Amino acid sequence: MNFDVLTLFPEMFDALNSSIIGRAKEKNLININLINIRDFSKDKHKKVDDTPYGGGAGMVMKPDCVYDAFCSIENKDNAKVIYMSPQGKKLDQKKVEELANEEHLIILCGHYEGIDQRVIDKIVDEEISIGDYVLTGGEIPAMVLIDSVARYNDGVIDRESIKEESFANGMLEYPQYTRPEVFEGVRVPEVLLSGHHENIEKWRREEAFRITNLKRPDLNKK
Ligand code: 4GX
Repeated sequence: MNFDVLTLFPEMFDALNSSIIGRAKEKNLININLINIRDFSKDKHKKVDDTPYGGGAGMVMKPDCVYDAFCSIENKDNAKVIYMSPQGKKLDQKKVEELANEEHLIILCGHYEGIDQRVIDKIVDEEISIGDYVLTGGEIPAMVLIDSVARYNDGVIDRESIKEESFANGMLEYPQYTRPEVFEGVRVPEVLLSGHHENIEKWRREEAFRITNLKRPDLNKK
């Protein structure tokens, strides 16, 4: 799967070179191409933003730089273009699954007070928010989106079926334990040491249900 990211801060995406996503990139299971919008400034000072028409605080990203950066992307006829914004549809696991069926995502990250509306209207297919809070830019939301979507690509995570996990089945996960058997005087639940796989499955199902009811009763209602 291919991700193109349009951003003023490509170095922020170094965070995706570690751990599972880093390994997925090395194995070419996913490809993340970072496009620095500043490279498309025509200004001698590499200016990419300007004051808002109508006045007010802050700066707005110029439409021409964003558009030229977008146009530099090759083979984008079948790509879906996403703008990370608090005004977008809230990201959830269902939306993640839907996006994972795409072969090519282009993600636009705004900074400052956002991007000139004309280029958003021209190139964006879908606006997505990662939650109702305000960040300084769309880069961290883009990384949240890439991380959650990349996991669905074959070979990225080593798990029998990603569809069986938390949220995919509408439930939280059961608690996990590892060695030692006794930690600070607290024993691992006895059933997990029994080797009785049916009992273990049953215990885990019940715990998942209990914990979902306790912590996120809204999920079990769904
Ligand atoms: N989920 N941000 C976008 C620029 C901006 C400002 C105003 C539109 C209007 C966010 C989020 C988020 C911060 C990204 C502001 N865009 N993105 N940026 N929450 O807070 O996705």
